[in-house]
Amino acid sequence: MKYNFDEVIERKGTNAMNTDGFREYIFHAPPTMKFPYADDEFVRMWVADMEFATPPEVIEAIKDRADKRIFGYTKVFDPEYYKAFSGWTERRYGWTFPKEHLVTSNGIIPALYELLEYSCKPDEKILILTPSYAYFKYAADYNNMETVCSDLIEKDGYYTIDFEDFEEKAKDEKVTLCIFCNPHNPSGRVWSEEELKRFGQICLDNGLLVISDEIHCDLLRTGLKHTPLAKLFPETDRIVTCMAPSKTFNMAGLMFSNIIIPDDELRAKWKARHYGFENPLSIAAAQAAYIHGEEWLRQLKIYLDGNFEFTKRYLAEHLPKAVYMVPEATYLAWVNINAYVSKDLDLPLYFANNAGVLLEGGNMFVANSDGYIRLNLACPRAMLEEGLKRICGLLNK
Ligand code: LCS
Repeated sequence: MKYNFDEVIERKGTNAMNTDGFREYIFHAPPTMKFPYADDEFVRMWVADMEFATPPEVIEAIKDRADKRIFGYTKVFDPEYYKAFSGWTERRYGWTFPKEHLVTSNGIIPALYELLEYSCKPDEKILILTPSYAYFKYAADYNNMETVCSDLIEKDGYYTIDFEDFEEKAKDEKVTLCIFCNPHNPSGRVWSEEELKRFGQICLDNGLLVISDEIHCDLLRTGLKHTPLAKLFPETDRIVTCMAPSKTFNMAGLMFSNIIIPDDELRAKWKARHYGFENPLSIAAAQAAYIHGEEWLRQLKIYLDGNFEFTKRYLAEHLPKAVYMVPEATYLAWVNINAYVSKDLDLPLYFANNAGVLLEGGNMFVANSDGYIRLNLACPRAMLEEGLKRICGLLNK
């Protein structure tokens, strides 16, 4: 291995959400909230960024750009960026898109907020699959829209879409848009082509605009393949695709993501209303990641595969009544601990106070998630082992 994923990197003093923002994000509490653990005693397995260094090739590109010394107003003008990113999607997913369909945004979440505003009316509803990344619902809330949930079906830790229920809900005339997570956070499902076709067809048959959030699409277990939803429906302009280097290369703080909008009218609205400047360091970083990041990502995935196997063995031995399956994608483990806890327990607070572990779980995932915890495994193995030890120790008390 050329890259060292065992290295423990100090994040203190970097304004990291991960180290400094957990009171606000998880507990909606002020900085004065007290715990029996000091901040640096926590094992942090919550927000979806990694404890690994961003690839050195990306850091080098940021430094090179910094050396140019002027950071004036910047946008993606150079076609090299499109070449780098579409080359990446072509090599990895056998899919590309016309250059003019690509716009960029300071994140996928801000893009969701805007896309809903530009394409929906307040009395309309959005449809999501639950459990869900909560910001899908927040985007609807922000736009005064109702969220309709279609619960996924879980069997032994494996999630599938309840197509009958989904179709029923898609038929509601007020439901005009679906935010889809492909692959899915938090379950980690990589939807099969058959599932994607059936899902996409229901949306299109019922006139829904689909936003396919594919932010986790590079982080699949080794050997598995991602299929962009839009690849299966080349004739339609009703699927917006969101992808980003942020999760893949641990650069969420650089605030740069790709939004592919085939619908001319929606894209024109975006261009007219979106504040379209970008951070020059972020453009350089993203371009370098797509050109030079392939080998780093290959090695990262091997390390993550190892962390997932380790977790599987550890839980089987120490928490046999937990339901857990190695996910097909993401670096997030979604664990059903209903056999150990009562339904109404506030899981993040319980683990923070009693085990010194910061994690997400329960109603942080909109619906259909009571008694589940989500563990971020993108950390050095020693850190992971300590986190699992604390979690299992508490549940076995
Ligand atoms: N979409 C999904 C499905 C995500 O999981 C996340 C980050 C984002 C979008 C954020 O996109 P951004 O605005 O940064 O481009 N997920 C997180 C999570 O599950 N916990 O912390 C962050």
